[in-house]
Amino acid sequence: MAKITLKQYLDSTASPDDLKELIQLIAAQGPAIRNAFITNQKYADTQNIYGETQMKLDIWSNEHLKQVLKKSKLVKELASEEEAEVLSFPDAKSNYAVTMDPLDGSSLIQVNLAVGTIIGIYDNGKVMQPGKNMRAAMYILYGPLTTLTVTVKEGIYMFALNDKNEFTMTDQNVKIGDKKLYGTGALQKDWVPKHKKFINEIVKDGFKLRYSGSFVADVHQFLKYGGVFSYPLYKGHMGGKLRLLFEANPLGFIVTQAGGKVSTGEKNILTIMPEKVDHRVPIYIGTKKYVERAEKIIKG
Ligand code: AHM
Ligand code: MG
Repeated sequence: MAKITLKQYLDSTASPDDLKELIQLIAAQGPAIRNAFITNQKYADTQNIYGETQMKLDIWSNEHLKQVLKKSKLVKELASEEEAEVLSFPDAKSNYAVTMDPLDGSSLIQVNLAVGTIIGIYDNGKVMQPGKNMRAAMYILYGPLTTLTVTVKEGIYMFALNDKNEFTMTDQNVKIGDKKLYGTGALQKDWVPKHKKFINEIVKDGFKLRYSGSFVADVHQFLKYGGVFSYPLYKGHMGGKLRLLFEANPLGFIVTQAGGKVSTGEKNILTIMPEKVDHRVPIYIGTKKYVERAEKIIKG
């Protein structure tokens, strides 16, 4: 039987046509970004596709997605991890607002590990709002396969790019697993005592370490297998490292849709009103019972 394409899946949901269009447009940039991995590398024997001096891939992906979204007329506001200010496109015909991390985990590009594009979509034209108001969220993961995970608030669906550059469904209605895996960021010498206590506890309980340095890749693993990813607040960075708008909210929304949880250790991240574009948060994300275990220690 023919595989279900992203378009066929979206057509089976209650999503408005312009939302389906927006998701497919962003998905269609997956192959373009994937190709840029070759053309933008130092060893490439050509100039990049714009014929310009080769740009860092995260900057290139930002420029590329920015132009595509602006031209689409589907997006009123765009916030990007690579931009200091929120961008407005007043002549847009639809009222979507998009947050993007064009290439999360970009420090891993040079060592050929998985990185990804993270997207949050709101349908009321504003990016500065709590993550729970999201209308849809998605990420594209560039690993041995290029995969797409999406929610339109009707569960979590995963797709993989085939040899015809189409995304076809690999996983439907994904529910987060409960394997005892963990990954945690920041230097151990800088951890606050409560975070140290949490990690010591789960290690004693038999949790296995899995940490790559790419948030989107690590969360993808825990979403499928189960586990808990954390990037705590730490000495010198008492607000944490990861960004609310671009990293924590979209992946938090997806993990929550899959039955998992996302927390600062004290409260649900999706309820936080962003104070600035670059708002950062400590994060515990993954299997619900493991995130609650962290909360018990952090709050206690
Ligand atoms: P970046 O946007 O500067 O790449 O930072 C985000 C990344 C996440 O993808 C990852 O989880 C984390 O930073 C890794 O940080 P560290 O290098 O401190 O382990
Ligand atoms: Mg990032």
